Amino acid sequence: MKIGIVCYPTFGGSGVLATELGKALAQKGHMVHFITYQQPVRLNGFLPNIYYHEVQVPTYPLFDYPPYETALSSTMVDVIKNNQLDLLHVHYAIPHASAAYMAKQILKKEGKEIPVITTLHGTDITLVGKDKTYAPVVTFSINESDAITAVSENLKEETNKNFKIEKPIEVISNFVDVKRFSRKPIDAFKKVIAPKGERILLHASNFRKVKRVQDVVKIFAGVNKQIPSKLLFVGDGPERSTAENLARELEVCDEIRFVGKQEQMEDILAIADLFLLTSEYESFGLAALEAMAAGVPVVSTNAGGLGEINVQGKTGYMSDVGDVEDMTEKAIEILKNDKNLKAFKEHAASHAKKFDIHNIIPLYEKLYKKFL
Ligand code: GMT
Repeated sequence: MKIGIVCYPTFGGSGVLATELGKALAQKGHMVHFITYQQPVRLNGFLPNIYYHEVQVPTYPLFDYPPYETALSSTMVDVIKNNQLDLLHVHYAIPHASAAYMAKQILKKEGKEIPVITTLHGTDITLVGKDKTYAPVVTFSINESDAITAVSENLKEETNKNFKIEKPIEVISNFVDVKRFSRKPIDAFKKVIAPKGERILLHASNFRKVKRVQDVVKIFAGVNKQIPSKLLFVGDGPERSTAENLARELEVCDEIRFVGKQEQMEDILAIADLFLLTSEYESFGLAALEAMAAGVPVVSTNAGGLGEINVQGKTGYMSDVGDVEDMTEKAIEILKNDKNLKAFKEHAASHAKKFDIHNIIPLYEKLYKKFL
């Protein structure tokens, strides 16, 4: 098949998922055309069967806001026509679903039918999409898609609760390449982070408000009082300085490292003992699944779809949003001795296999085939 994939090229979960999907489809022999405004971060190196089309957004003094959506639709039309694409798969509704609708209409006038599949990822529905500034366009363009998928049961429910959706939403869960994340720790790297063999805790996100990174710092401060430990913060975003200031206040700054945005997550996860995800909402929590695939247990909130991946008392623990005390206790419970930690690590790694890429890609292929 010749498939167009539209996504955000950044470190966000939706872009990561879309890129990994495209790479896996290409490996299976499909021709995959990425249409984005930048090279997706996970699209590194040359891969046969993968094409990349950059959306150019010309500016003009009149534009306070350059019309990205218009440029995106036009690029979609161009790529679909010139590469005879069979379908367009857009990830994250805003503005990809409405841009795809426009492209579809333009092509229809020219006698070409292009099926559009929209995959909903989370904040396109729960945080941004339901805002009344966007809601009418989001509702319309989701309904105009030929197929709608959501990355978790929870997101499907949230979508049906917040929007009047006229079509069935298929849940195709997020996935992880288990093999890629089954890495041996690099001893030298581990020594740099935890020279005295301290436990290593990890948080990775875009540091937006919804992630509640201040809770991560509080949990770590509690754990560190009882268990010698270090905290790695991966990623960057608006709440980073809040986290840093709190770390200073709680006098744990020397035990924390902010390593910024990182591409080699598998090497970082390989040295970690515990992943913390304190979000107010996660439609799925791809970062937590990647941690589990690397054999890292997860202490998280029970928000959104996290309960669909984290198994209470097995792969980690879940607590109510903001219940820092409980999450601290649970983290200590996991880390308190090697035997316990080993059991949680094994459960995490084995549960992640359920979401292995090889189990999920055929579901997307089956969906695509319906439209050919
Ligand atoms: O978490 C973010 O803010 C990034 C966002 C995105 O779209 O890039 O992530 C969402 O999609 C991921 C991939 O499907 C999910 O794993 C995340 O849970 C979801 N984030 C939220 O729902 C907050």
